[in-house]
Amino acid sequence: MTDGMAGKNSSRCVWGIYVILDKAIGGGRSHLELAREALLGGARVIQLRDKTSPFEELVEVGHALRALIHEHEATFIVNDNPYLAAEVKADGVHLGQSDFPAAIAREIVGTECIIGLSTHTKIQALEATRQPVDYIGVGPIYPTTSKQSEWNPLGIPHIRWVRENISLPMVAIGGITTETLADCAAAGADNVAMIAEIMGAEDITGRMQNLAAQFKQVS
Ligand code: TZP
Ligand code: MG
Repeated sequence: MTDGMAGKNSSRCVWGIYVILDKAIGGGRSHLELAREALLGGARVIQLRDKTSPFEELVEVGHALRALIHEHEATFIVNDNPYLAAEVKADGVHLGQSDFPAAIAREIVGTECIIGLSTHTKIQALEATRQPVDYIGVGPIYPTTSKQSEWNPLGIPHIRWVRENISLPMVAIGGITTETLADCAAAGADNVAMIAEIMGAEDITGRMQNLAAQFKQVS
């Protein structure tokens, strides 16, 4: 059953810039404010990433985010927790290598929900293709301060390798900036995720517009 589910929702996983909400870097703005600014700048996908707020609070935020993101016809992804994704009827859940196994998450979120899985090595990327996963995260591409990671930066050649060997859509992540976005897209990244480069901007709407325009030029 898991093999049959691999990539079922992949056609819905090509967005360009992949926005990850992070209140800690967001200069005092709420998840909703951060998301609204990004959507006004053209964001097509937004991930709720919050490892500290209690579940009940995330349910409340998640419902409000879902409504806002869907008003803009964009995709809403929840990080880490398939139970939260199911509760707030998110469009997808993003799993790390040490979160719920994808097959278990699939049981929780159902067949129509997008499942993304972080990968940090070639073997992990290959193994993802045998799981009920719709896209893979690929990173860190560059050094990052937004997440403590045991993995060394993979660099642009790894994006090229994934492009050539894995058919699932990829989200490149880790230390990507306005300056390096084009290199990632040119190497074959379908999507480019950023935390600090977007959340750290005073004018998130303007930053998003600029990033989206640059991505479009390359892809
Ligand atoms: N997973 C791999 S690197 C990373 C995550 C969540 C952090 C990305 O943040 P930034 O600020 O874009 O480097
Ligand atoms: Mg996780």
